[in-house]
Amino acid sequence: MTAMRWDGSTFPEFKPNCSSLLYRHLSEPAFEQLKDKITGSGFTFAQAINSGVVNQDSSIGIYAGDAESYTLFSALFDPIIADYHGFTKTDIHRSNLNMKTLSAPNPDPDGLYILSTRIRVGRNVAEVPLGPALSREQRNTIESQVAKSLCNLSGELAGTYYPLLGMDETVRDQLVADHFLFKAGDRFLDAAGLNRDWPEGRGIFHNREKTFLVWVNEEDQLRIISMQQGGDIEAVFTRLVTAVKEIEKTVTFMFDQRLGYVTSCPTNLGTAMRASVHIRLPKLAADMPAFKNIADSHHLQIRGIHGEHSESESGIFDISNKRRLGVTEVECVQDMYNGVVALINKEKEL
Ligand code: ADP
Ligand code: DAR
Repeated sequence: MTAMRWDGSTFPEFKPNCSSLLYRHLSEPAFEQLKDKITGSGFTFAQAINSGVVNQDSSIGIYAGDAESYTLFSALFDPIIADYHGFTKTDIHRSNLNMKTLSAPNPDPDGLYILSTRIRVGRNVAEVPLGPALSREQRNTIESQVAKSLCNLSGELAGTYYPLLGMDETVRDQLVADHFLFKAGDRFLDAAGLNRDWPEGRGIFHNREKTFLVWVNEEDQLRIISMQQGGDIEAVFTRLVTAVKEIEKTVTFMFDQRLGYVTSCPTNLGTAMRASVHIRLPKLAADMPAFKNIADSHHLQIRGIHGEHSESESGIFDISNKRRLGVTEVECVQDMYNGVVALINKEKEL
């Protein structure tokens, strides 16, 4: 789909087939109320919605440039947050990282369905803007401070930071192909200002086994990832919780009492957690209405094997929790686990 041009001064034109939450919730009065507002870091309303205007196939279409965006542009963010998370203005974020309250024994001990498990959280550094409004200097300072903190980790979390700048293309391509590294050139992030100065200030940290990884300065300033082959969801969650608590000793994260961990995309607010499995479900793949019915009833998102905007391959899907705000971290993982058990049972039935 070709990107549209828009100068931000007039109510945006939306194509008839546009179904983004931006399209659904941006009224003319809200646009008139917000169009000239600018946050303290200089982030404008036009910048916030540009991605959803120029990419009419967006599912959401709006990004925050700083914590203030969520209050200054709340006339639009609040209905979008309510629509996506079912989270109202009076709700507040709840956290629960206590492993003991998760009941998720491996749902596929024989390895017939689940290829791999990955649980990640997004985090941003307190006291600086979010990615869409960061300056080049701020982004580079975040990279060096975060890389320094990560390189001080020990034990299973010990590893190496690899800047994208100067990384051999074949090494980068392989990391992306193996699902370890983010893709480059995402047009949604591009239109949100998240790819400025690329690849400077971006990189990936990982341990030798690539079971603990951190993306630096992609969509969020940190994506803290725990992943491994198979369906031992409890082991993946335990490693992630340990890592987050260790990093938090040296990096102060941007946090809001109501919205939880603050992220550039509103779909990641709250826990900022996606818990996913790559799972082979060939029979359900042939019965997508049944597949979608189970996914919807368990608040699951069905994606392709290369994450967002990708296709499934040979009956393998990326299945993850949809809700991230108004639920705790344990509930995110429990959502995914309960849904995966239901999907495996249905696959066996078919
Ligand atoms: P996020 O999922 O963190 O929001 P993206 O969708 O941009 O970020 O990319 C996720 C990356 O992680 C993709 O490369 C995807 O293939 C990979 N991935 C997601 N879930 C799993 C999983 N369970 N096992 C292996 N790789 C995974
Ligand atoms: N691609 C953008 C954002 C959707 C949510 N995914 C994120 N944040 N990676 C869209 O509006 O479709």
